[in-house]
Amino acid sequence: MSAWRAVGSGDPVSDGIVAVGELEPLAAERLAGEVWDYVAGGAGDERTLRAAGDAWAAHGLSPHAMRDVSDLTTEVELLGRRMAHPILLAPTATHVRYHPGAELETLRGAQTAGSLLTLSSLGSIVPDDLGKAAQAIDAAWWMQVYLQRDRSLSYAYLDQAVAAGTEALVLTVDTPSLGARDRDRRDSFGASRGVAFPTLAHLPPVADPAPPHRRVWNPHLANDVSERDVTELARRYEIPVLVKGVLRADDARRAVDAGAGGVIVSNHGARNLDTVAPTAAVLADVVDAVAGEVPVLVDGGIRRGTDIATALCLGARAVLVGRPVIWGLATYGAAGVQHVVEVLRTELEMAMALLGASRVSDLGRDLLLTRR
Ligand code: FNR
Ligand code: LAC
Repeated sequence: MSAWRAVGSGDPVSDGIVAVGELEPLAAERLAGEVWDYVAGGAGDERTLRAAGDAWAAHGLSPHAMRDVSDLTTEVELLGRRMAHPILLAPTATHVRYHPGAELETLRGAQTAGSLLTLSSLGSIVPDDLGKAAQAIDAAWWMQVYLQRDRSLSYAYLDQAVAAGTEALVLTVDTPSLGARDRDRRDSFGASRGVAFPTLAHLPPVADPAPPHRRVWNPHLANDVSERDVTELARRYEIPVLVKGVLRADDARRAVDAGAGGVIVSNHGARNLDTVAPTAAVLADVVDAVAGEVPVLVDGGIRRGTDIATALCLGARAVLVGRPVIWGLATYGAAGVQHVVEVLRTELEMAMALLGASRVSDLGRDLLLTRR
């Protein structure tokens, strides 16, 4: 831990980091090549990855002038919790690769910025340890779920997460297989390089008779997840189950009808199915299908306050941020994570003021050129 040093002065504010994108090249420089490839990469030819950011801008903002915005707040209510702003941390695997303090470091940054960490079930620490740390600093967190083919193995760590205080479960349903990640395959990145997943440490090894270049299934991911799992998790744990990885109206309905407490529109950071639509293009369809029954959240290419404003205009209740959080963690630790959220929050406040919106509830489709 003591060997780790932040970049620059150690303080992203005094180092003049004004936009989250400025952290990307700094993180690229300091992470090992194969780790950077894993973080930055997408599936296939990375066409969806490249499209993500522009898809938010494609909606085009149409602001109201002459609106009194002197009393502006980004406050939102999310599953019974009041939050100062709607910016959450998306689950991302193995934070120890980015900082020796791992998810405990990320948690501190998230808490200071009034955000919420989603712990990946492929995280570097077990839910019990995260829960203890969260309790000590009064931080809220959610537990992401990759189910195992033998569900009883998953319930073992979910029991622990729920006992440790997670306020919700985030069931990822878009990953029966990982995508064709050329970078990782070239780097032979993965379990073969000794990546450990403490949450899943008790799992028996799954034999895969296929030679490595012909492997499709990942031993840590079930390939039979369905809405029955949504119902079962909601019944078993009695906390909201958000279904992450929905891109279609009909799937959103299936999730809600099965008992989902929320829907997360996500294409997994363009890491799974290349050429799939950017989330900015499908969010409105999902929002309409869910019809306000549960909150709809979204992630993918959120890099600016205007991206968040656009997502909220389309009907999202909150957004999740993936890669930028890792950039912040890898460069400045907790201070970097905090800075990423604070920069985005500040930009959201500016965007709302400039759109003539004093409240998140004032953000609607009439403020978008595409959806009037
Ligand atoms: C992810 N993502 C992810 N999702 C999930 O449900 N469980 C996980 O363990 C991971 N792991 C993971 C690792 C890394 C390095 C990345 C970049 C992403 C997907 C993540 O939750 C989110 O959907 C996207 O990252 C959002 O897109 P942006 O913000 O990275 O563009
Ligand atoms: C990823 C998996 C772990 O996207 O969710 O790398």
